Amino acid sequence: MNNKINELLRRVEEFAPQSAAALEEFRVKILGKKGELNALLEEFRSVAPEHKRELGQKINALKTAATERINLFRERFEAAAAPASSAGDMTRTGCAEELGSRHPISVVRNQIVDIFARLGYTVAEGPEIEDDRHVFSALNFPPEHPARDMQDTFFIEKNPDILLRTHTSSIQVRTMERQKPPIRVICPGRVFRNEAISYRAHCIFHQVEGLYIDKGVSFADMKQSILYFAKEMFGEQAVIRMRPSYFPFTEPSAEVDVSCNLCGGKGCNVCKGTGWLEIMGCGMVDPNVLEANGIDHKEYSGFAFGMGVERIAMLKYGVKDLRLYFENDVRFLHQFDSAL
Ligand code: 2U9
Repeated sequence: MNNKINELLRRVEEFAPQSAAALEEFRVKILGKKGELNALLEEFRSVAPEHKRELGQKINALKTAATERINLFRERFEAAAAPASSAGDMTRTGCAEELGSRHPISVVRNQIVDIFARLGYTVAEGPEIEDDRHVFSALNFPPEHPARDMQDTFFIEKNPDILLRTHTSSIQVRTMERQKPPIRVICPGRVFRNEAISYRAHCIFHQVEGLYIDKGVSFADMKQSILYFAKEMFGEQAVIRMRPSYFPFTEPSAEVDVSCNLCGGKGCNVCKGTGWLEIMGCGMVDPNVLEANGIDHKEYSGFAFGMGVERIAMLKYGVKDLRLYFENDVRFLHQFDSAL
């Protein structure tokens, strides 16, 4: 009996079927009801008690070896067959992949940038983590200005010289460090302000700012450029008005309103009955800012403007709550990307 067990074990170990059918045939022959293993067990009954322990262990080991070898080849044949069978099933129900869409803030930011690119502006970008010079000092912010306070700006605790930019004007400062006039740049980016979150304010938002410096640049140039922008963005019927304002970095400064595109200027609840919607701030670059950045204010002049992308997108699409831009609900996001 010992020889029979050894012989069967050798056949199991050398077994290498070429097909699933040969494997199944072998399985039935060895492990089947009327197979060779059961025949051995039958014979085992009449083995003398003193040999039962040793032979019993050998039969068990043989059964394990045969089962493992058969399973090994079964897995190989199944793996080889799987790709062909799934790719070949042309009757499977189709399931379309859902496409994403561009975020409305990206859509509007790209529109703003494209409009100014048509006027010859090139895009400039810069770091979100900045220092005092690029965000405040080089932009004529006096030391006691409230924006320098922790109430309004996020500072790095260990070093108050390092902060999160509160406007993208720091990009224009960095451009002036690198480049002599003429300068004509458009600067999109994320900015950070220490504000409570509500339907009309967020501690993170997006700006696009522009800067144009050359010989003989005038307020009239600025007005015409902004009117062109308003018509491209809100439609040919759009008109603008400017109201005097104040910023540390521009003098004179103005707030720009566009005629309300919902009521055509008659007055409605969106424009709060005024017929006008505020879209941006602008002004002639303050001579102090030109000088602080190494540009002779007697030779050169320039204008700058800045706008919040969320605000432009709200006015364009009638979005009433700024927080929707940050929640990333696809039912909201899918409504804006005209590419889809
Ligand atoms: C340099 C010189 C001048 C950028 C400007 C504004 C006016 C402005 C606000 C609009 C709404 C920011 O998003 S907002 O809160 N911006 O009103 N920004 S002029 O002036 C510059 C920038 C850089 C060197």
